Parts: sequence; C-alpha cells; structure tokens
Amino acid sequence: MTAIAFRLATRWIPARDGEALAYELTLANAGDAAVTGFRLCVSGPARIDPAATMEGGTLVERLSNHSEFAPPADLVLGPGESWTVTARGLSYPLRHWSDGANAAYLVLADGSVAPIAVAPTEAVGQNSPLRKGTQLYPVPRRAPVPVSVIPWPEKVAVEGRRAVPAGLDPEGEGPAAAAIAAFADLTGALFPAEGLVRPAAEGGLAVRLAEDSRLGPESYRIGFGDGLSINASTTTGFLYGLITLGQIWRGARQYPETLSFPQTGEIADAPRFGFRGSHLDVARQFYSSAEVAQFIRLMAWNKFNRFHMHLSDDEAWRVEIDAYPALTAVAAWRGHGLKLPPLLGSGPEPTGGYYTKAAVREMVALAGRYGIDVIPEIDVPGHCYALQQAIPELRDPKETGEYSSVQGFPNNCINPAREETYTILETIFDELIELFPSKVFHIGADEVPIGAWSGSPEALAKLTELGGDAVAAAHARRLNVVTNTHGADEIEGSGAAMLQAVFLARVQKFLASRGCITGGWEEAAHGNVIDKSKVYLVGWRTVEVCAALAGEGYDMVVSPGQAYYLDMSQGTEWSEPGAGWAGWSNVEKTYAFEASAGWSEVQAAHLVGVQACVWSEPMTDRSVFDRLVFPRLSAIAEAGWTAPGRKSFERFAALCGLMPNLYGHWSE
Ligand code: TNX
Repeated sequence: MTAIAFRLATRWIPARDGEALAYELTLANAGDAAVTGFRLCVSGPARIDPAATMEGGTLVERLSNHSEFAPPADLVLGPGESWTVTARGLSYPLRHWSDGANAAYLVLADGSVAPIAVAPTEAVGQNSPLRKGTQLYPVPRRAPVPVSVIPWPEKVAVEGRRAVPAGLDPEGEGPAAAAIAAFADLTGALFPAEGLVRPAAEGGLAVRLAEDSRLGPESYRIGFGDGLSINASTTTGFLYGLITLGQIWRGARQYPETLSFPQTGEIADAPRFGFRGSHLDVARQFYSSAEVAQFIRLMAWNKFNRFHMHLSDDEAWRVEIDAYPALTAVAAWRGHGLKLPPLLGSGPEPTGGYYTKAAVREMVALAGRYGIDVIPEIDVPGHCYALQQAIPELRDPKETGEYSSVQGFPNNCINPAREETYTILETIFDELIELFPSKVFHIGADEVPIGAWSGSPEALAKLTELGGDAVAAAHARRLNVVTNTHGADEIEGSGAAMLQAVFLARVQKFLASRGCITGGWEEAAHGNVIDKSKVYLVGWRTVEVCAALAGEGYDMVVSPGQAYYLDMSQGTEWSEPGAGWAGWSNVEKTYAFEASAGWSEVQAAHLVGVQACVWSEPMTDRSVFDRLVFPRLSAIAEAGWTAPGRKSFERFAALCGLMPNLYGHWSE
C-alpha cells in the first residue's frame, strides 16, 4: 500500500525594490509515492488575475478564484520533495491571511483526485497569531450606565436595584400573548441554558403586558415598580419591550456588581429608522437553514427588522424553483468536474446546498414572528454566472468574445435584449413573490462590467435601436475589457448601462404589476429610468454616493463598504481576517459612522435606514464569521435605532460583550 498525502503552504511576498509582488504556492509530497503529470487546483478569496506572470509552472485553467496550475512536464515530485509555483504581479495585493488559498486538491495523471491539507497563507515578515472569533469586550467593573441594553433606548429613567429574579414570567393576551410565545422560543434558542423565561413557581418575576394603542408599531414602554409592566400596541412592540427587559436581566444576572435590575422608573422607546437591515450572502458560502434561523434570532435580539437574503450570485443559486429544477440541481453546487468549480475554499467534493420552498417558508415565518421582513435578492443582470450555467437560454447563443467581472467571471450578465430573459425571470420571480410576503424584491443591479454584452449581436442590435450605430459600434469595441475595480463609475453612460437601464425598467414594471417594491444596489440608478416611487436603493460604495442619490429622490438605505460591510477586515494587519477593497473598520469606526452626516434636508428626507452587509467570500471558516460580524452587527443596530445624540461608544463597549454571536468563537 502506498500512502498519498500532500500539503500546501502559500506565501504572500509584498512588492520590494525592483521586484513585483508575488504569491507563492508550495506543494509538498508527504506520502511515499512519486507523482508526475498532475494539476494543482486551489481556491480562496484571492484570484490569480490575468496580469500575473507565472514562474515554476503554468496556469492552465482559471475561473474567478479557482485556479489550476501545472508543473513543468518533466517534473517528478518524489516523497519528501516539494514544488513551488509563483504568481508575480497580481493587479491587487493580498492583505489579510484569509485572502489566500484555503482549499486545494490535486488532479493526478489518471484523472483521480487527491486531497491536500492547506495551511493558512503566510505573509513575509508577519508572524502574529491569526485572529479568529469575536473580539471580547469585557464588561468593566464600573459601567457608564446601570442597565445593559443594545440598541440604547430613547428614554431611560430608572433607579435603584432589586434582587435579580431567577427569570421572567410575562403574561398578556392577544398581540401580547404572541410576543410572549415568540420571546420564549427566541431566548430558548439564543440562551438555552439560562432559563430566562420561567414560571412564577420557579422564581420567574411577573411581567404584565397591556395594550396602549397610542404607541407606535415598534414602540414600547417598560414600567419598573411593585409590578413590572410593558405597554405596546403591536406584537413587535411587546417583543421589543421583552427583549429590552431580557437584556437588562442578563446583564444584571451575569454581572450583578456592575449592572442592575432597576427598582423603579421607566424606559420609553421607539426606533430612529423604519428600515434597520442586515443582509446575508448565502451564495458565496452556503448556510444551513438552522444557521440562517439563528442569524435571524440574533437580528431580532438587536431589533433589526429587515433581513436581506442574497440568494444568488456568480458562485451559486440557493432557492428551489419548480419551473427550473436545474437551478438547484446544477447551480447550487460547486466541485471538481461540476459546471461550477470549487470556489472560495470549497473542496473537490460537491459542496453547497439550497433552500427548499418549505425551508424558505419556515424562515419567513420565523422572521415574521420576530418582526422581521425578509427581502429576497436575485442579483441580475450581472453576477449571474451560476444562473447561466443552469439556464443557458439567458445568453445570446451567438455571443462571441469575453468580458469579465471584477470577481473574474466571464460573460456573467444575462442578456437584456432577449425575450427569453424576461419570460424566464418572470416565471422565477412569480414563484418567489409567493414565498416572500414582504412584497419587497431586491434585484441587485450591481457591478455590471463595462464590457457586458459587447460581443452579443442581439444586444448590439438593441443598442443600435436605442442609441444609433455609433453607440453600438463603440460598445462593440469594449469587448475583452477586464474590470478590476468594484462598482467602477466608468459604466455610467456606457452601452452596458443603457442596456441595463432598459432591463431594469422592464423588470421593475413587472414587479410593480405584482404589487412589489423593487430594491436595488445603487447602480440601479444608472440611466435614471426606474420609477422612484416604487424603489429603494442600497448605497454601498461611499456615503457621498448615498447622499447624492437621495438628492435625486431615491429612498436610500445606507451601507457603505467603509463602515457597514462586515466582510471588511477590522484592521490593516495581516493577522486580521477579512477583505480590504473598501478599507478596514474596527468596531469603534463602525460605531462612529453616521449615515446622515453632511446630508442636506432634501437628501435626509430620503434616508430610510441603514443596513449591515455580511458578504461571505472570507467566511470559509466560521470563526472568521464570528470575528467579522460581531459585535459590529450590534454597532449598526444601534445606528439604526438610537438617535445620534444619544450614542456613546463608551457605553456600547461596556455592554456589547453581553451580545451573542453565531458560532460561539470568542477571542481576546
Ligand atoms: C461588492 S456590494 C459586491 C459584492 C461583493 C462585495 C465584497 C455589491 C453590491 N457588490 O458582490 O461580495 O463587494 O465586499
């Protein structure tokens, strides 16, 4: 028996005097058999872009961040030997340890696949321990406030401290009863060992819930005194009151020397914004229904009320559609030899998954119990590589040449000039609208590359119709343009933008005919064709872009990459995981960001809220998820809820250690 074992070490070497930056991959044969004529396949967030030159081997295949390298033909890799292939001169640097390859395998000469153990990418000159897990903010001995609540309420006027009860025993009827039931399963799932809700017989303190129709739909009032009371006018209002009380209880119970359960007084509360969102990218990495459910619960604990599910992207399609079974049979899976290769650290075996309609209904119902509307996103017309693998009719069969997206996907935009595109999308959207009662439907519209459709005769004919021969001819010359910048401004006014505008106007009209509000990323404004009264946009590149679009009359949800993209790393260090294209943001910076700073009154009238965006490219390792998302998610929750003048990082830092994370990874 021969043992086959391989190890991959990768190293990032920043540019030095006279030498271009380099990304070095070293394969070691740790088994006892020699191999030759193999291919080394790797993936991870960073890709080997076409600008790179190879040394020690060749790049034989590449799709986005999936790369296949071949050694020189005569190379025999014996036991104990290693082989290094180097990519020099990538067009952008690796910045953080999670950027590099985190999955790899060999395809041997006979076509079989051998696994490789991959070590985290090292950077020359960096040897600090890799950071993973939520950064711990210890509750200090002296806190600046007596009670623990995040997001901080509008009015807190409490005094004294009573003995912390063993738990809470809420009671009430109608909408209050629904809130009590939701609170019991919410806290049971988030804090299973704590027994927060318990009957009077086990020491649960009675909390009387009573309706007060004068309160707004998300408002509540808590009275502390001989008895505890919560007033609200809706189930969500009651639930928010219970969550506040539950947070106070947890703080006082765990840190009785620092935090108290008040004796008397009142908390009166209402949110700043009507749209307090978090997004989750379930396309780049798949999250099981149980993970999504727990994320929804964490959102509720932070009083978020919009869950934006990014259900499709170049790398995968994640929701069952009866009319097109190929969507989930083909486009929900990545693996060696599949239409979608391993990407972003998925290995050679089929990896991925999708949500059945039944699973979606359960998520939507769960979110609904917690006052959260679920907004599905199907990202079109760009970011559609996976979708096209399942439904090739979305492309012009006569299309030639290749344009490429910023993530390195070729020809990844569905074609706005084809009737089939609309028939197919409308069928898919109709099935989805039925699943999502929010009637808000996000259609993406981000990052269409400037060269999109430039080799499609059908699209060029459409462009001639729209702008004349010269416009079409100019667009045809854009073929083979490589996009390397996120959300490049250059697309504005281009043939690609004109075609996208035609597409968006039509899709929006369709959605409006179904009673839906359309959501889009900021690029949906290109061409200024969509009906502003039936749309909201998520601004992501900079807050200035958000303000400008608000000034044009678009309702804006603010989520700038520099502060609210939770895939961005928390610092500049190599040891911090995460992405870096929009910079970095630690908890303090995210907390300090103010969406409306510098907005005119006219602009501010269109500021509808804020949103956290949890992009998943770096989340191959769930301890990275915990580090990147928490407690920054809570910082954004507070920006959505609490008036700017009542925010305090000192208070937030003292209390955020009490907020739960998703996977239970913590670090110093
Ligand atoms: C930009 S934001 C994207 C996403 C990436 C993200 C990574 C946006 C609308 N497009 O496709 O996942 O950057 O930070």
